[in-house]
Amino acid sequence: MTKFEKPIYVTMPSLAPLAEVDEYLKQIWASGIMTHNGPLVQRFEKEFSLWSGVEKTVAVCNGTLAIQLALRALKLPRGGEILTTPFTFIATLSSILYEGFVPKFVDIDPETLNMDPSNIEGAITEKTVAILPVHVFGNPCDVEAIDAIGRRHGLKVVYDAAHAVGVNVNGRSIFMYGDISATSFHATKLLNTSEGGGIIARDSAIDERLRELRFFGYNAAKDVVCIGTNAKMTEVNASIGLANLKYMDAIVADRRRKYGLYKEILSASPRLAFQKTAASCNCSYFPVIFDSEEMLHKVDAALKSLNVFARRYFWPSVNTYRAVCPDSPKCPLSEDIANRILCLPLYYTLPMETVKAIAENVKELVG
Ligand code: T4K
Repeated sequence: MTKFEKPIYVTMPSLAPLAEVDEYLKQIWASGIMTHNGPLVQRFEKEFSLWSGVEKTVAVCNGTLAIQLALRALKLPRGGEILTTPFTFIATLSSILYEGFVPKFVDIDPETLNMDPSNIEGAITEKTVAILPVHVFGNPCDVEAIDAIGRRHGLKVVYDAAHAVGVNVNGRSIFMYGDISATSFHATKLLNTSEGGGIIARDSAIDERLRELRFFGYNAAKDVVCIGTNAKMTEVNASIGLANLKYMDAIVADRRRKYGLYKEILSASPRLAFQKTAASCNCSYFPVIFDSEEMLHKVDAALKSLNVFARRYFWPSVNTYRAVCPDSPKCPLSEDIANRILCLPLYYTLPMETVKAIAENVKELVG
């Protein structure tokens, strides 16, 4: 078993060389413009859109507000039900609740780990106003099926695409599905601006409303046209994003190689299962599913003693958070997977030989 000298965490931010960020920072220092939709935010929006293959992106201060603003921009009736997945980060659920909607959980496909489209229609009631699925770990949902259900029932579809930067489906950006996609540029994400988020709307009127919502409700003429908030991205965050964006193709390719190596070493272990991913998954995380929670605890504890800090994303299943959804029924598939899943370290600066050694440790531990 390999013990590592320094701790290895589940992730580390991908960071462009400091000198490249500095070039952008110098522009801020020269102009004094630090925020309020400055030139670097506008440039980041353009370059991110170009790289992603979408027309426009609204840059915001984090992925959570990206979801909240998306829900607001659609002018959905408050108190309405939003169908969502229980297998996600708490931000998906809290955004729904914070905006005054009632979450209703649709259990997952235990193989793809995404909301199971075949469970959606049975959950729709006269109170349903939207569907909010998550592309879990960058693995695209069955967007064709979900969008078709949305159209059939007159429901808005908002994708929580926090993990889905760089994913294409049927030759186009994943962000082109649904009414709106909300992504995250948090430090732990494939593309990071330190903190940050992006919103991509299919309809240009919604894009306009999102820009008003993030800036206190002001329109371009500086008239207050709605109840907005402050969700602006700063010029410093945009600088980091612009510098990092240049490395995105290399980062995604690197993730795929490391994901492939983990899979190659671990796939023969009968006590492990893996997320069933589409070819277009961005491989941003490497989750392993153990055959029991006991085995997960055993491996997690042993890895910690070897200085490897894996993470239980997403545990527990969010429907079990009693403080925020006290009356939610059980979601057996999500709860079961959440109890048995562990994400192994995966990031750009993690050497291939370390990936190999961690995988071999895990293989030996599961037996
Ligand atoms: N929807 C979904 C499906 C999401 O997963 C998320 C966020 C959102 C919406 C909301 O997006 P944001 O509002 O966050 O933009 C992370 C992130 O805070 C969060 O962005 C992410 N998902 C969630 C799954 O995980 P933790 O609990 O992993 O953070 P932490 O501090 O334990 O970091 C993990 C490891 O990363 C550390 O061991 C070391 C490393 N790290 C972390 C940070 C923050 C660094 O090296 N540098 C850093 O600055 O939360």
